[in-house]
Amino acid sequence: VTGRKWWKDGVVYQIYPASFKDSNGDGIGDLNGILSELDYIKSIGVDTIWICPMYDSPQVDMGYDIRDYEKVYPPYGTNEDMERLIAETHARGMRIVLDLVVNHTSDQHSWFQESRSSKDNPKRDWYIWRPARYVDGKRCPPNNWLGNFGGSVWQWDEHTQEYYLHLFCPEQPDLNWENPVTRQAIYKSAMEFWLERGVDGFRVDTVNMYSKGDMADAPITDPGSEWQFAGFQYCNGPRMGEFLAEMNEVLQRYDAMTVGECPHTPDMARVVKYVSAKERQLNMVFQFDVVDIGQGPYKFQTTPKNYTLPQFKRAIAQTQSLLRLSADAWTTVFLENHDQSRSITRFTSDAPAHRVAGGKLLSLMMCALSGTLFIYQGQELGMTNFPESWDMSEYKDVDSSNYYKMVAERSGNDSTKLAEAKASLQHLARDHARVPMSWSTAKYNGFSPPDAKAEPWMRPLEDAALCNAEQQQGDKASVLAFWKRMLAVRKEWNDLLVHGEFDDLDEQNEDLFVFSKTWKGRKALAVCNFTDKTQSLTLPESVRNSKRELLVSSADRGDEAELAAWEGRVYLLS
Ligand code: TEU
Ligand code: CA
Repeated sequence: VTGRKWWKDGVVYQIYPASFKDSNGDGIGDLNGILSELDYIKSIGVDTIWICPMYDSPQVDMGYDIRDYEKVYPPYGTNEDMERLIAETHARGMRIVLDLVVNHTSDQHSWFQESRSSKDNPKRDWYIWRPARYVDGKRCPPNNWLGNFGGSVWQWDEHTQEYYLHLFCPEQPDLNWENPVTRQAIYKSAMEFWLERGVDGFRVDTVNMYSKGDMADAPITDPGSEWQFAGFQYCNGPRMGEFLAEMNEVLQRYDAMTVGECPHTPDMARVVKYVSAKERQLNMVFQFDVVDIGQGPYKFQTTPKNYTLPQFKRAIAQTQSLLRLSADAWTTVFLENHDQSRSITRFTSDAPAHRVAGGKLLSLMMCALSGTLFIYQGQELGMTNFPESWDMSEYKDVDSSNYYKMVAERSGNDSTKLAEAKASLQHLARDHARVPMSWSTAKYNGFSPPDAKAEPWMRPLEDAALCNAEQQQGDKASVLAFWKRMLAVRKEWNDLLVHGEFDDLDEQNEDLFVFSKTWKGRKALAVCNFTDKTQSLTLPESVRNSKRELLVSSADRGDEAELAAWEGRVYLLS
């Protein structure tokens, strides 16, 4: 088919620079580490790499607090290293996408330093400053909004006697998108600087938070707290379409692709607007319906697997429905990223007997879904969460430590509540995606050179013998080998699997996910056993009598009447 955009058929591999590969032994991953593994990445069968923030930053939120958009964080390398990485990626026929973090900067960015210096500084209005409100003579923030990492979204500034807004850490002040001068500075520094150096597009961080609406108090949903969930107010504000259309003019000059991160957006009509081509806003978005499943009001939830398979299937069906809701819309497929714990642990089973089967099942399911496919480093190996036995000091993420602190404060250090909090972090914390990649069974799992001067910044997993890139490259039965095979199947049946229309054929089934994909009269059928038991292959009536040809079984079986535990299959129907 002509005229299809490259990013629709592409498979994207996400890299977390701090944890991918450390080339110089300081315990921190770096750009030259990525460079040294480009051939490995290419061998998986992906077309594009997305690199999480590699910009200069004080690292309060792992680089999502940017001090200088135009400079690489020195421990990761230099701008020259980055230019070499772009060139070498292109030389291998792959594309490279960066993270665009322009809802906020670091408080160390020169723009904010100027903004906070005085009320009449020309950049005062580049951030969001408000006077205090007084309740019974007591100084209070302008509203009751709860921040994404806990606490108020407002930080008092002694020097100028006003509050500034920060939807994330206090060290991440929100930029004021209402100011057109600020917007132009953002486009120039954060976007054009790197587009000029050849990057092919952006993953756009918290893209739906630029327009904040009227900032009214949020309804009280947590009576025990001063601060209330306000995601539905600060996301998808009234000027979003206008801002994105303006930003899109810059992107179009470079034919750059975008995938926008859209938390707190259950309204499909809103999502359609973001990704419908004629609106010229974004190419595609990450919806949160699947990865938010089973989470509590503070995201972390004590009971693992706190959802049913029908709920999981409905969430997937919702993201797949975009292609139906609008002919010019596009969708994404992902289960992991640097903000999510590992998908095998969350959605299948990380028990040693089931880990490999679970990883293959999820690979098969994802490769049979429509939209642009995103894989996160280590997912192709079937890496899992780190174990319960690790103590709290191994959690490095501000999101995790703030949550644990909040539970400690609210419960008066109650040991049962703290144990529950730790159990929920073991299940859901972002830290699980951020441990060093397991390359081999060498020291530090091959992440750092054996003579490294420093320990890796996060503790490496201890079961590298069971799960590492070197060993899986030589093992036909590995999760990695299966990913390669599935990506090849996806390419071969591209129309059907990447563009086909999705139908859940058995929505209420608690054990099996059975869906079909249809493209111009052709049909594929996927059957996924989401239990650790054998299940009989009972197909819904609509496809029971079709002639079926087995394309692939994740358990390497034939068309048998029973599915093995965590087995998935794809058939062609006629
Ligand atoms: O995440 C934004 C976001 O809304 C969540 O996924 C966030 O991780 C969650 O609320 C925390 O519980 C993006 C980045 O992906 C994330 O790493 C950054 O921390 C965040 O923006 C701030 O830039
Ligand atoms: Ca390093």
